[in-house]
Amino acid sequence: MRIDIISAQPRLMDSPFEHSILKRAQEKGLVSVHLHDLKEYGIGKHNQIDDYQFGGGAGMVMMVEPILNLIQDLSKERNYDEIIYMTPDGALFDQKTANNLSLKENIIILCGHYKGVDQRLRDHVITKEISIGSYVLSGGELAAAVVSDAIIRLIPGVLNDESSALYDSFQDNLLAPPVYTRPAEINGWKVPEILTSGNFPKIEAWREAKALEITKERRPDLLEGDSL
Ligand code: 6GU
Repeated sequence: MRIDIISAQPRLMDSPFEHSILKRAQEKGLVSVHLHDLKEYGIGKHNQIDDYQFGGGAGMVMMVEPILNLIQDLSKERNYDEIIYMTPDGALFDQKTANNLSLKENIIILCGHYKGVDQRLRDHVITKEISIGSYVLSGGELAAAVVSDAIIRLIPGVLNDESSALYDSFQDNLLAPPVYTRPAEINGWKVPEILTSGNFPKIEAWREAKALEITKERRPDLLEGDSL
């Protein structure tokens, strides 16, 4: 899989891709992430990428031309399955969307800034608009890193224990059950006895019951939602 991320502040995303699982996924050749500096496609001697909005009002709008030229250059090299725009007024990102996107070959992620991009890009170029939650960030960069992480870890071979992504919170509309490791007792705090019993069918049943209990308590909305 290939992810091209377009941003006016691409260095904001250096670190998330340079460590741990996302770094290893790239080293293994399972994904390549390319950060593009929109200012390199800016217009005129000041490399302008934004301008005042028609009709007046505070805040700059990202111009069509730099973004369109960059996307057209990328599209000469390969076909893109999705051109995603990160914006607080997009559709709420969830595990189902992450699962779908992890199956794509090439995607572009465009990070919004200021007042966002000229609506004509959204009407004619963007294929999907994503928000990561009901709050406003300074720009789409951190959100793009979040979405990329959620996608990349689902690509087969990225996680060491390949089955483990299947047991994540949300994969079956349930939150994950609690987990414990050694020692079996510390400060008088004991691990639930069932987990050290060796009775695996009973352990599985306990985990399912706990997952359901926790989901009912914290996220009852998940139990009513569409399944993945
Ligand atoms: Cl994708 N961008 C910005 N700027 N704020 C957000 C967001 C995205 N998702 C939630 N808040």
